[in-house]
Parts: sequence; C-alpha cells; structure tokens
Amino acid sequence: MIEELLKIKEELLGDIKKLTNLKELNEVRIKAFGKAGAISNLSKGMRDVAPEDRPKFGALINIARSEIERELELKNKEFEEAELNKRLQEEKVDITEPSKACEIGALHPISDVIDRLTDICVDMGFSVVEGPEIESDYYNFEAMNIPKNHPSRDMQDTFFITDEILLRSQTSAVQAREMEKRKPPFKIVCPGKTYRNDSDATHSPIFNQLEGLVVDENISMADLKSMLTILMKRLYGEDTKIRFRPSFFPFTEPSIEVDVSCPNCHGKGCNICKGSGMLELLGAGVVNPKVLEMSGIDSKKYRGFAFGFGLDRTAMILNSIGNIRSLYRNDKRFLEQMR
Ligand code: FA5
Repeated sequence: MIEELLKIKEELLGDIKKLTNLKELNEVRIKAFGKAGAISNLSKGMRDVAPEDRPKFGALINIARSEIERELELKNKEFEEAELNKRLQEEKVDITEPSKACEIGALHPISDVIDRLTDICVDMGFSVVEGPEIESDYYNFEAMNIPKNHPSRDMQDTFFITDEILLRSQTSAVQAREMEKRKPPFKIVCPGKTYRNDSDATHSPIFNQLEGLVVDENISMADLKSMLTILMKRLYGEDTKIRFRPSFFPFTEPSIEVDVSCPNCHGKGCNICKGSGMLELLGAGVVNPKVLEMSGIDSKKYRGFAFGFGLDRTAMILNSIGNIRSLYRNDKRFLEQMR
C-alpha cells in the first residue's frame, strides 16, 4: 500500500509539472481529490491496512495530500498571474490619445431669467409657488374682478378650451388660488407659461410671466415701488433708471406700469428700445379690495400689492435679443451664443 501511495504521489506531481492551463489544473485536482480520485481512494483503502500500520499510513496520506495541494496552489497562482498580465497588455489604455469633444450646453435665456428673478425674490423672503397652465375662467378672470362679458377681457386675447376652461392668459390666476389657501401675512412669486392670441416681434402666443403677491397689514404703494426698485437694480444693475406710469388693471387699484432704462443704450435710444431709451417691463398695483374679499381675506385688516413681469421681454433685454421668436425656435446656433 505504501509503495502504491508513493507511486500515485509521484505520478500526480509529474502531472502537475506538465500543466499548461487552469482547465488542466482542475482535471488533475479531480483526478487526485475527486470522489473517485486517487488520494480519496487511498483513504477509503485504510480499512485493508493492518491496524498497527494505520497511523503511519494515515500520516503518509496526509503528507502526500498536502504536497499535492501545495503544488496545485503554486500552479494556480502562476496561471492567474499570467492571465492578469495578458489582460493588462491587451486592455492597455492610451491616455495620450485625444478624447472625443464633449459639447457643453447652456441655460435657455428664459430659464436663466426665471432663476435670477426667483433667487432675488427668495432673498427678499418670497416663497416660490406653481399653478396650472390649463385654468378655469374663474381663477383667470372672475376672481381677478373681471366678470364675464366685461370689456377688460379684451385686453387679453384668450385661448378658450370650453366656456369655462382656458389656457391661462396671466399668472395672476395663481393669486386667488394662493389667497384661498394661505393666511396673511404671506409673500409669493409664481413663474410660469402663459398664452394669448398675439404674435409679432415682441409678442408670442406662448410667453412667460412671473407673478408676485404680498398680503399684509399696512401695505402701501410706497412698499411696492421700493421693492420693485430694489428688484430692478439687482437684475439690471445699480445705475438702472426706473419709471412708474399710471395704468389700469381690474384687479389692482391704483395700477401702474413699470419701465426701465434700456440696458443696451442706457437711455440714449437704440433699436431695442425703439429709440425711446426706456422699456416697458411689467404691470403692478395695490390689490383691489374686491379681489381680497372674493378670496376670503378681510380687506379692512389686510392689503396687498402684486406685480406681473413679462419674462420673455426681460430675457430679450438682458441678452439684446431683437425678436421674441428667437426664444422659441430651438435653433442651436442661437442657443450656443448664450453660453
Ligand atoms: C398682466 O398680464 C397682468 N396680469 C400683470 C399684473 C400683475 C398687473 C399683477 C397688476 C398686478 P399685461 O397684459 O400688461 O399684464 O402683461 C404683463 C407683461 O407680460 C407685459 O408687460 C409684457 O412684458 C408681457 N406680455 C404680455 N403679452 C405678451 C405676449 N403675447 N408675448 C410676450 N410677452 C407678453
């Protein structure tokens, strides 16, 4: 038995020396230690060995097992290292090769204006809210003190979906929605898309507004004017001149329109401001007490002011854009200039 053991050991060690890959290594492992492997068979044959020789024979089997396992392990390491080196050679990355150019985009001018204006308003303590673009006649008009068949509806050529549902023509529609939900005092701004049947160089059927609403005790026109002055100067620069003109909106009393000195020519007159040196930017005013009452706010205790920026106009002024349609054409050459 001992001679047989030594013979098997030598044969297996010889096999291991000749191995050339991992597949062959596994075959030898099975040949030695598999269920019917040579070393496993020797262990099973212990019962045929005389009892006094069993400890010696058992020890010899263990020595042979360890020797074969060690040799297999060494070969295994050798093959794994060779495999790794081969992969490192084949998968080498040439870090000096020029990379593919990656195009960098830019914020759309309107998104940029929304970000700038909302940042300034948030600094001033406003919360940013949203409202639906498909709106009811009630919130867009009636709650804004513009009853059905009122002539002031003609100021906004509206896209009606049904008699009661429309595409909102002004972000002022969020005013009543927020007044119904909130308890004064509060300050909100709402940027968003608005729609009117309008189309020329400065008017588009889809455009963007930013609505602001402040409701508190002792609000006055002076608060509105000082807040808008700070806002305009932060947006267009400290030397910007601001002009307040009387106007009319059914939901504010008194109402104003606000112009800024043209940032392109600084008031001298150019093609952007059509020679006037000033540009009209927004409507605003002290909230009509009727509007507060319709939304359940006590107009004897609280007052408010509101303003509505035209964001397309703001983006056009900030970027010297001559035609509003450029903002909606998705022309990459135009957008690339905004980087
Ligand atoms: C309004 O829409 C009022 N809701 C603003 C307001 C809010 C007044 C709160 C008082 C209190 P107006 O129709 O003037 O007002 O529009 C406001 C701004 O939106 C305009 O100054 C203009 O910059 C922009 N605007 C109006 N129509 C268009 C259009 N078709 N295309 C691009 N911009 C437009």
